[in-house]
Amino acid sequence: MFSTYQLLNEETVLAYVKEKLPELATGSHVSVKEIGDGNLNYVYRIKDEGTGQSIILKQAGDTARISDEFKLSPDRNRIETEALTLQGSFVPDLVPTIYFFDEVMNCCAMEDLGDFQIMRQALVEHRTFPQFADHITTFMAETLVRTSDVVMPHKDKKEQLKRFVNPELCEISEDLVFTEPYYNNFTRNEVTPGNEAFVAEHLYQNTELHTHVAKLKYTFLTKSESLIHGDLHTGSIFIKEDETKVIDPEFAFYGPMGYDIGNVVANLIFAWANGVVRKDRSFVDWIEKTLVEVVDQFKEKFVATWKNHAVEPFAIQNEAFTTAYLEDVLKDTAGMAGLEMNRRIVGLAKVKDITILDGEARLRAERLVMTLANRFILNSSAYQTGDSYLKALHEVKELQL
Ligand code: SR1
Ligand code: MG
Repeated sequence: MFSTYQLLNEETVLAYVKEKLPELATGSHVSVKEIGDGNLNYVYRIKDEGTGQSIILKQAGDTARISDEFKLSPDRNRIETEALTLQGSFVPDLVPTIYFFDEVMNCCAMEDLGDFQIMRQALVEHRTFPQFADHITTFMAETLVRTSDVVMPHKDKKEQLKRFVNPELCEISEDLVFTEPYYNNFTRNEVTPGNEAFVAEHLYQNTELHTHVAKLKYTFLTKSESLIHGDLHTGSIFIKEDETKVIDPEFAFYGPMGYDIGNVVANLIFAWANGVVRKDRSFVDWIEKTLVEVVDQFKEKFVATWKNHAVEPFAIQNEAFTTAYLEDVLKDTAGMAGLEMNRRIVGLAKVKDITILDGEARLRAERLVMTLANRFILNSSAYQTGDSYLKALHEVKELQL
């Protein structure tokens, strides 16, 4: 019945599971609920109400869920499955377990993380997670360094790179992150009324900024450094008190490490801006501490992972090369963080941390984010430590914007 591709729905999913995963649908009362809230795919929770056991089934359509305007290869589900499997071989505790993949139906079944919460929502509620920095820096150091030429035999890395060529999802980022926030060339941007002049001056007419953005875009296009997650925002992270799981690597491809790290930095800063304008001092303090830890712990773990696994002779023997390489990664990180920050303010894919705010609070949060973003983009080599980010946050918080 499911030998050719069709988009599933709540009615047909049960028949699909009975055919493909009969061991999961033996009970007399199996429920199906579509629970996806992302921009691209359909996500079903299939639960045996008798035993309480459940799985998640994720299917890719040939357009984006949020808009038919985005025509996308459903092959992204294979990329997601293979990326999660590979990441799971490095950090099994930090990703969901994959149970099954169907290349015809472009869907995969995975562990249900029902007792976790999407991190963005948790941050909007000003919840804090003391172990987050430790978990996410382990994820990034392990997955980024171990898929790079530092650790992989170069021919093996080239073979792996071929499996993760992801042109359509990359194009979404090339347009939404690297181009439209500065040119509005598809007229898809949505600028909050009240911030039009600020956006025109700081983003649309800022030719000095455009030069730096163009360089970062070409870094994204050409720097096939590591298998990156490609969309590592707080909506791609499931979290609870003492556990973190990174999900949704459908944008994965061989790109610059700094894109992933920059996304984590940027998304912490959205939560920070929310905390600042809502005047929640203890939440802001926690975000600032976490941001510092993310940068500094990443640096430590990057060096440790490099030392433990390097096979490239220069990486083993020349310590100055390790230092120079890490400096470049951190420079990319700051620039990419700035790009993610600007695009989530003016582009079509916004973030709840900001959209949930009203009136003057939202305008100010947006200006805080864009001001910091431009500093990171224009002066990216200055952000080599957690403290350098903290200093920028403290300075910008005091500005009359
Ligand atoms: C059309 S997709 C819009 C955004 O959602 C994804 O999560 C990516 O961040 C993408 O840019
Ligand atoms: Mg996603």
